[in-house]
Amino acid sequence: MKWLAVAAVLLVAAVAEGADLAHRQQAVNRLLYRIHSPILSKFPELKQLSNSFDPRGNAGSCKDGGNAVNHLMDELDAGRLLEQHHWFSLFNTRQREEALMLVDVLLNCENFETFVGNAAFFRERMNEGEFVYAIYVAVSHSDFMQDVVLPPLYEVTPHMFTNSEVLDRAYTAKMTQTPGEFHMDFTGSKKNKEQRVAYFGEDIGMNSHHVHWHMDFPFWWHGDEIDRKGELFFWAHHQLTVRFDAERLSNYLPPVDELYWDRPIKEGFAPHTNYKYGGEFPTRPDNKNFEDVDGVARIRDMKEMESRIRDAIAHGYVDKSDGSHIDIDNNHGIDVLGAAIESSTSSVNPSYYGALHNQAHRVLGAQADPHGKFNMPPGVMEHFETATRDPSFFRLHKYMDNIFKEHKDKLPPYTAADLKYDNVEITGVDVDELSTFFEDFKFDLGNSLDTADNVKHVEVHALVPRLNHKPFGYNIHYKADHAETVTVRVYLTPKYDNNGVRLDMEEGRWNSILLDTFWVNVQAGEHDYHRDATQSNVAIPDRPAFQELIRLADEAVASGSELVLDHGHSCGHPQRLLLPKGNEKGLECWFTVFVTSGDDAAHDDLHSNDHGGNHGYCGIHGGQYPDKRPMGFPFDRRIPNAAVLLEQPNFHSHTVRVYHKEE
Ligand SMILES: [Cu+2]
Repeated sequence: MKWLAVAAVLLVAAVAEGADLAHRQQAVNRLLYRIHSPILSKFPELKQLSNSFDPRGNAGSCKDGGNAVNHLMDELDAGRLLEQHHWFSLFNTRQREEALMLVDVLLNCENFETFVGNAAFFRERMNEGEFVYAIYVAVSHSDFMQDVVLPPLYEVTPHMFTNSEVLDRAYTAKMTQTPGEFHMDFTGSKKNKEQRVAYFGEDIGMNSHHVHWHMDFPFWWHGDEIDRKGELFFWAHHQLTVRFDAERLSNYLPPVDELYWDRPIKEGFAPHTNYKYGGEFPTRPDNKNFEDVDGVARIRDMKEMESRIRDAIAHGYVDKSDGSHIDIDNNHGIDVLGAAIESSTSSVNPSYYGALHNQAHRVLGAQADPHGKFNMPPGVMEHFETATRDPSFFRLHKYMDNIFKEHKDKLPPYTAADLKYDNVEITGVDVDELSTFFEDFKFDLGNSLDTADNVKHVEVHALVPRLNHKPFGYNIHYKADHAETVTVRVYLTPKYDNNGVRLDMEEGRWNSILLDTFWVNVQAGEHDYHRDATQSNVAIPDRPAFQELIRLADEAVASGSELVLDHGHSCGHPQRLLLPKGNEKGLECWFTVFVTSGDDAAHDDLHSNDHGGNHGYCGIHGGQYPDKRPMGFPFDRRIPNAAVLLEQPNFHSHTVRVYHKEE
């Protein structure tokens, strides 16, 4: 009797302990490990849990009383769920519904034990793609999983991030039990000019930023309202297109032209990528004319959505479904338009404004087989992981960006009073040498291979070239009247176009790259403030490798020590790509520092708390976007008279050059 009581106490302790970070991290690692194979018997507890956990029986531990879990179980019991070993696309309505059923189950779990029980159970019974998506979204949004670090997606589902040539060699390595590292080339050949910037569209860090952005701000989101989600949709994608154009500039390419529904899609794309299950990603030849896509949209529907949105911009208001109007000729308008164009569940009238962005992704993705004659799986445009590989991604986003600009450029320019901040004069800014280079990066392909308990493990890695920059920082010299918290925004703006024509501020402002936004306490008198590129609030460092996360969590669990991980956020532009690639002569850019009052801060701790250091493009989880001013301020409005900005002592801009050095 006494023994039993002791055992019970121990069990309770273990369960309570189960909530510590080491255990939660370990569980997430193991759930995602070798995702295309059943849970390996080297994880006996998890395997056991996947067999013994009773989702319906644990409905009492669900916040919704078990509605979500009973719904998913009904679908499972009726055999309606998508099979395993099948491709998954979030844009496929039924597949998304299934993935979201699991998200719903996981986000309704009252505690970690129920979360992991359900996860283990459904891992073995649901489609792997749906499962991975659900785990990533649920961990990103679940209160008790916030400190868990999600393994890099390129190591969980390598097929979505690397070429079929590399994976073929990995399969051979496994079959012959010969470890290997395989060099990944970017898609295409030198005959294709777009090849020069493929390093950007195919950068695995940028791809994972893009996926995570869409996981943090899902278009289907039904939970608590996310602050300025529509505006962030505009801003994050605007910055991607602007950055891509800057990369093109240093590679002697013109900026991306927008997409036109009634003209051929100029660039084709051969992805050289395979689904793990489902065959090859379809290839699209050059100069393909748009065709209606069966079951998705007709091209004239797309034009209709565009014209309704352009009408709203011209009118200065959008029509709600009840017939009333919302004025958009104000700071909030971009948020309304962003939601309508994507469209997200925040759209004020989806049946009228449609879903221009989401439908366009599907229409573009299906152009190789628009009528399903060849039973091709979805194209690269139909996955956030792979979309930016296709040059048409940037054409599409330039097209939408131009619609957003049409709205922004209709608003009145900022006045001197809007821009003024008397307290601080910037007397100079010293910027370290800016220089980029390519390096090789190694990542693990182990998860791409099938495995079983009796098959020996073989180390297989991909080696991928990627852009990086030399560490740099800058010194801001300032004179302040009195001590105060101030808002600082730092931009980099290319100075010339690809023909060498110098752009004035009005012509160039929309090409501005946000390098950082931060808050500091200035002191009265003359001082310097040093800022390092690594502190940037738009960029995040490399994610810890999957193997490293496994090692850290396993060691912490085994030794009973506390697991400390400080890589909270997966959304964020890669730190390596903070600067666009330079060139031999040095890509000339304006380096702009703009200081305004600390009143622009939406939180009062921003000078001491960077809230994860990724808020520039990704906001603050569960909170307000930190900068109250419109995203892109002060370059988001027309500047008919540059002097209005240049005369402000709190505005400073000077020329810098970004060099590129090959080893
Ligand atoms: Cu996107």
